[in-house]
Amino acid sequence: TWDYAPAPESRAIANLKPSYRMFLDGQFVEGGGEPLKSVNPATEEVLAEVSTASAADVDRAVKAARRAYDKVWGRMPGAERAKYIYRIARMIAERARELAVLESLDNGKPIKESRDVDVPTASAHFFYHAGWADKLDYAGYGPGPRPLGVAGQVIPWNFPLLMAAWKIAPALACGNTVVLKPAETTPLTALVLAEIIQQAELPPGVVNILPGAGDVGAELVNHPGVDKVAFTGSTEVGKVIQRSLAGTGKKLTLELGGKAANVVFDDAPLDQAVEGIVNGIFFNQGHVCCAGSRLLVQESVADELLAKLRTRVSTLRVGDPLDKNTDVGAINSGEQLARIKELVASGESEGAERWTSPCPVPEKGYFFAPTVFANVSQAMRIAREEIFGPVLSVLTFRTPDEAVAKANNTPYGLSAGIWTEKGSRILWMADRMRAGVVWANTFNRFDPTAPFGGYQESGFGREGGRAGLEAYLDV
Ligand code: TXE
Repeated sequence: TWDYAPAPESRAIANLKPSYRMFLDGQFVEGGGEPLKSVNPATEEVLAEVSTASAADVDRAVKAARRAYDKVWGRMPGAERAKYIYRIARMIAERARELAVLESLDNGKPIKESRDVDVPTASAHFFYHAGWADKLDYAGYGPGPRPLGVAGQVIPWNFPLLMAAWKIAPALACGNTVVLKPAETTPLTALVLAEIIQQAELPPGVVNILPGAGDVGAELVNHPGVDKVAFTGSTEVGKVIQRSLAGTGKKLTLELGGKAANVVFDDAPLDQAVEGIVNGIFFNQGHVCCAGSRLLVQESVADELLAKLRTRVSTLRVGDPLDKNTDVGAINSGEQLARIKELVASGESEGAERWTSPCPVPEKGYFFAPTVFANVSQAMRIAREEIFGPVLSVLTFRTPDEAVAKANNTPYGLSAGIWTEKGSRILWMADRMRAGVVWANTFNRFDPTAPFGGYQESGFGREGGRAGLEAYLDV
């Protein structure tokens, strides 16, 4: 173990301020809620104090969004809206370095991921959706698809800026206005996005960003002035929201948890598969709803693959998120770390074989060494429950039918992976696996043109692509 301190210049690059205010009706204002402290999970130090919304603030924000919708945004020609959205896309790209460092400070993810994935993909989402704004009539919906009105959006802490982009960009492209609540542990980059939105001169009220905890989220989704709710987060809260919206007529999309199977056949290029398995579960510390958290490997190559995997995982560097050579950063919060430890303990007590990377791990901060469980059976909690951490559960299969049965033995259905040389087998498997996304010989590939979303308890609705527009339009 060792201790480290983040380079002092990182705070300057991130343009970190001691306090942040919420964004309501075009202005940064103090919220009526109890301020929250955003913590750097790698050092456990407070980064900034952030103002939070009261119920009255939520009401003001929804009313501001309604005014902006009725008077300006809902009536603006798509080509005009596109100009604003393109501007946001460019401004994110211009401030990429600042946003990447701030994201790594606030979330704990490695800088190479925030720099190469989160920030560029966030910008790409605005570029992509700007392109739709003036083409909705041509999207195959017939003439005159209409926006829904005010969208209430609640997002999690695993991709704070990117999730804000996934939510805001399609809503704006289709002519809706937005009230968004970022997660309580990661509000900072969403508030810089608010600054960008203000500087891009979007009319006041078109986008409002209100930090706060779950009570603010509940206040927002249940506000009678909200026409559409979009939620990404735990399956548990998704179900609460679905129940509370029943009978209200509000439109709802949910993007919830997952327990994806990453299926490796004996003809797969094993070294390539190892890279895909590592990316599948250790990317973003495993805080990924579509993480490949269950490895299903064909029995005849299981020992060989597991040996290769352990060798590769041993080389992953865990530690300072701001070090460009770090592969696995900090767990986002003490609560999440406790959740991971609890599930890992259950795996041990239920008899799975635990292997943990011998890599050094910092003493201070919320860190967890990459862990692989072998001899996992389907009944174990680590095979059924979302761990949302750098922990892989390995199961085996003999036949393709057994692989499909095991892959589908979950209440979730967000994503899956297949590794094989046989193209026909890819199609056969993809057809049978109940998952909204199936990757073949790759994993965790995201693109704004590809619709993303789940089946079953992973939720419903799609984000991205043409299908994603449907969540924000009445036809
Ligand atoms: O989620 P919550 P938590 C899973 C993952 C993780 C577990 C718990 O397994 O270990 O959920 O994480 C807001 N009405 N995922 O507790 O509580 C909350 O403030 C409205 C998977 O962080 O669902 C935050 O903004 N909103 C997931 C957001 O919901 C409410 C990503 C998510 O927090 C609310 C995150 C309420 N009643 C966790 N209660 C994924 N699909 O990627 C809370 N919130």
